Amino acid sequence: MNSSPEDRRSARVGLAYDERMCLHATPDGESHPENPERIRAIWRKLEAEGIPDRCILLKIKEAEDAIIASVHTRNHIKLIRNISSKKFDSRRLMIASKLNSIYFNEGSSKAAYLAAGTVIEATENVANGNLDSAIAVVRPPGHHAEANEAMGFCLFNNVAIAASYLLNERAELSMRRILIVDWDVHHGNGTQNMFYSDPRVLYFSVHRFDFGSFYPAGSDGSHCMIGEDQGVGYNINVPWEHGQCGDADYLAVWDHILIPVAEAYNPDIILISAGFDAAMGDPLGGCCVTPYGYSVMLKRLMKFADGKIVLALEGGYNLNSLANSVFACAKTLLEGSPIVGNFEGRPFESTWRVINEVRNELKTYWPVFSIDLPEEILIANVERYPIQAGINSSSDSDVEKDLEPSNAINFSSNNDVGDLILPLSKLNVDDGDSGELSHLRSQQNQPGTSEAYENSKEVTTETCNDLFHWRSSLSKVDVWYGSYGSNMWKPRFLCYIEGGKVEGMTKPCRGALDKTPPKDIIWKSVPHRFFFARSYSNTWGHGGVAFLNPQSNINDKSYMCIYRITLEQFNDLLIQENAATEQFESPLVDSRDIEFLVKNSFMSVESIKGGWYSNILYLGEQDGIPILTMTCSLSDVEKFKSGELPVCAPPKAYENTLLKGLLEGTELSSEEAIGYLKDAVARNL
Ligand code: Q9C
Ligand code: ZN
Repeated sequence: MNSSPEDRRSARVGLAYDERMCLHATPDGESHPENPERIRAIWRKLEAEGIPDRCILLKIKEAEDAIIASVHTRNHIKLIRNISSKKFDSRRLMIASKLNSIYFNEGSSKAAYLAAGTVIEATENVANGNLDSAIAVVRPPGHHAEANEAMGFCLFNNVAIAASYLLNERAELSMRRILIVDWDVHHGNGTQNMFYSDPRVLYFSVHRFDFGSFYPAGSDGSHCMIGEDQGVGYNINVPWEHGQCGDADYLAVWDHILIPVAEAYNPDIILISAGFDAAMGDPLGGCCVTPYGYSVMLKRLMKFADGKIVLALEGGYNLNSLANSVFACAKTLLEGSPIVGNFEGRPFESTWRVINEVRNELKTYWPVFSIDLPEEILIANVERYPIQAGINSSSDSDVEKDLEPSNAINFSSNNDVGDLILPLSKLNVDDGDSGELSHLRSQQNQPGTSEAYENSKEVTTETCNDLFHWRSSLSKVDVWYGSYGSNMWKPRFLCYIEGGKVEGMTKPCRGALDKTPPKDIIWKSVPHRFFFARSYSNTWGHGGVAFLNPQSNINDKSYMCIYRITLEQFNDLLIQENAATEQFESPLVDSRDIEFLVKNSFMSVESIKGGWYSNILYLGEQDGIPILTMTCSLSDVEKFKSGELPVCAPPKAYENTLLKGLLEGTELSSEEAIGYLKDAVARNL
């Protein structure tokens, strides 16, 4: 296995970069984390370190439509091809506004085709043996892109296209089993979906999940998503419960999930969706993987597939961390051993929980997972607690913030862990690389400053509870959610619980984490003015959407369908209603807020202030349970009155949905229901 220094130097590593991928940028020059400086910073660093001279520079070419079409729809390809020839930025702006976290400019098409083409080129040359391995420094990234939708800064799914190209167009290269390792901090929803029933591609992703609230949010990134049909068992998600995961957490997952599976799967080639947004200092990821960590993760994969590995850049938004991490990976591929460094700390308690859950879920498909992890490991490694991040300092923001280095919370209260760690090393099947982990183990034996530990433990154990258990506590509290808009129609309301969409909606909903249907449904009327305002919504297109004046008036009467759901579900509803994709680490409305609401009748939810429905309204109670709804702020009402914000009639699809709701629910005749809606449009506020 060990190669001489001469051999190492001769590793043929492909490297691809092209300035034209910088053409994709925000149209207005507004700052954005996914910007051209990312790949420029990487290239500058690699050049400064003399890496390009040691690599084989690859031809950069645009992907062909016929190849892209193996994973994307015709319509999507057409959209990306034509997006940059649109005459006006306003056209592009309009299209992008309907997508989730996407911008377009006149350079987007070019960059997207080059990124996909470059990953194909790199992959092909590794597969055919021209290269040992390769790094594609590309943008825009790819792993969020779905067959028919750009999202999450991604236009074409570069890695999926390359994988599909090998399988379907280059069968003679005999790449029959492709392992995709997605270590970007976000879940690669697009890639997962494209190969969900395909056993020829084993998709492995480790990502922040935060119980379904971290981008791209929802249940796709859950460990329960294990593939379907022929592909069952060939989709592996390792969902972190929170941020701040670092080298020790990732390496534990490598040890106990990825490496054993890779041994069993025996891939012919490995494609890495190499985002570096789990790196320490990344403004979106909030994790703390070091360049050394990436280097070891990579090295440990190099013993598979004859070393055939392609790294394709995905995310990574701190320019320094990004450049240093890519450099570490390049050095590792070139030299065949990890860069110099060592580990700090050990895995979180939650990491062991997640590892166990994943292994348990998949053990019928991967027999190596049937071996229980020794109890001792679990006990010995329960030490670290994540630092609480308030909702406004949540990591997936575009604002850079200083992250506490991981060692700030690496304490060892138990100086005897050395004995208990032993079984972990026994479990580590990979003898060749065990030296790397021995750093980790020796670190664990160092006592931390006990004073710092005591202080911090006090804070953290307490905050841990509201951080991670709010869902379970709010799942025990019932509220009535009062709907006066399209949610009066039950099938539409259920989209917010179960996910999906109904007729007339442009986009599916994510759904709540708890998909239990409402326990009861009742109709009521309330003394509040119901009106239509705003001129466009993501869900319904052009036209007004319904609001309720938060101020009551006995002369007003609005119909309302109230659903008995849990406070947890209400929080998920609120997030979706405000089109917020950000994770929320604490609930937006909790039991204490309800006390406040009962006293004050409405309450603005600070963290979604920008949302149209960020004002929670208390409308009395039913069977001793509070009735809550959401509407606009009082200040918006003033703006609707003054004309600063538009008041306007609903779009047809939306009006029809309201009508269906009213007819199914109340004693209104269809004339009365139509009259009721017409009235709401005609009356001034
Ligand atoms: N306020 C990649 O790393 N965040 N994509 C949206 C909404 C989108 C990340 C937050 C993050 C996309 C490739
Ligand atoms: Zn990412």
